Amino acid sequence: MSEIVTLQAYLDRWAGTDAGRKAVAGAVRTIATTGVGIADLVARGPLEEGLAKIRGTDPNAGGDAQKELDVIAEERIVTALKGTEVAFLASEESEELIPVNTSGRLVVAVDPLDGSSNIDTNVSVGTIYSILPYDAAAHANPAAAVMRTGSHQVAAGFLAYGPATILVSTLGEGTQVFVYDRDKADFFLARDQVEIPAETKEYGVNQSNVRQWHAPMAAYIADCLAGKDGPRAKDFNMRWVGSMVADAFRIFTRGGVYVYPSDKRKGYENGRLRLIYEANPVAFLTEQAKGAATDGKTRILDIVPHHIHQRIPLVFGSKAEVEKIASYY
Ligand code: AHM
Ligand code: MG
Repeated sequence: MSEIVTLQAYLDRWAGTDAGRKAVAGAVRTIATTGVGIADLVARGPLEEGLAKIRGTDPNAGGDAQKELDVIAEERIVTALKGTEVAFLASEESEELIPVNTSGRLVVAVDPLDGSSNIDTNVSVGTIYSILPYDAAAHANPAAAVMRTGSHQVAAGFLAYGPATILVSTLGEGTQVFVYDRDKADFFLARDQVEIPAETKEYGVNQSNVRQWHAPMAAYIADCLAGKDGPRAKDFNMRWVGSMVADAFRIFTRGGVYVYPSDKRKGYENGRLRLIYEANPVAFLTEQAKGAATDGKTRILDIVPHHIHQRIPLVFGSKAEVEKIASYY
């Protein structure tokens, strides 16, 4: 039987005596533990009144309606991270960086609750995080630490609150899956070194937007839909949960591609997902699992951000299929 490894043991082994790594391990452990509390709340579903209620009239920093659970999740993460070496937090729910522990050596970017439109439908939602180094002496300001290409991430991951509460994590040495065991009240390593199959016959896209797409995306999906007799010479299946964490976990499990392109709608000129706290962490996890992630043609981890909340078209998953999509652009 393979060795039973808790998240803590895995992180401790990775960190060793290195102070920088210990700080990262502490942040990951804290986000994971906070996620368990969020999962408990999500599991209460309609018993926990008002989690999906829209808060106020102002959209969040990313331009979306803010739900109660979005805000609760953010508050819990900020509070929990105070005990870590995280100096500042960039969050989908807050316009400006949030000071956490300003003497810290890390900055974290989060989508506290991905899949907000699924909160009241008993469908998986999750939390996405990206961890970057922060050096008060070297960075002109805390935002400068966040406004760097995703290739600077030291760790990234997401939690998905579904039938199982899972953590998909990378520390830059492959991608691991941990599962929370409710009886033992701990996360256990379920898959070390995840590998996304390079080839796939499954794509995920919000197909209701087909009339809004630009020519390359429309052509790619049309060729998939043409099936065996079309230019791709194979039948494709389609899956779309509408919570990126759930769609991503499926891809980490059996391959596939996730596509959220730019389209002609106002506000979707750069797609829907946010670069810093959605695309970058997922791209890091994907590459560490031997997949690929682009904005259609350019590698996500090479894109220099110009705004904390900027959107980016996102394609990730099975490498050969991501490359195929790039050939349409
Ligand atoms: P959110 O962070 O506000 O929930 O937005 C991101 C979500 C992704 O989880 C999901 O893949 C996508 O938006 C769904 O978009 P759409 O509702 O347009 O299909
Ligand atoms: Mg969100």
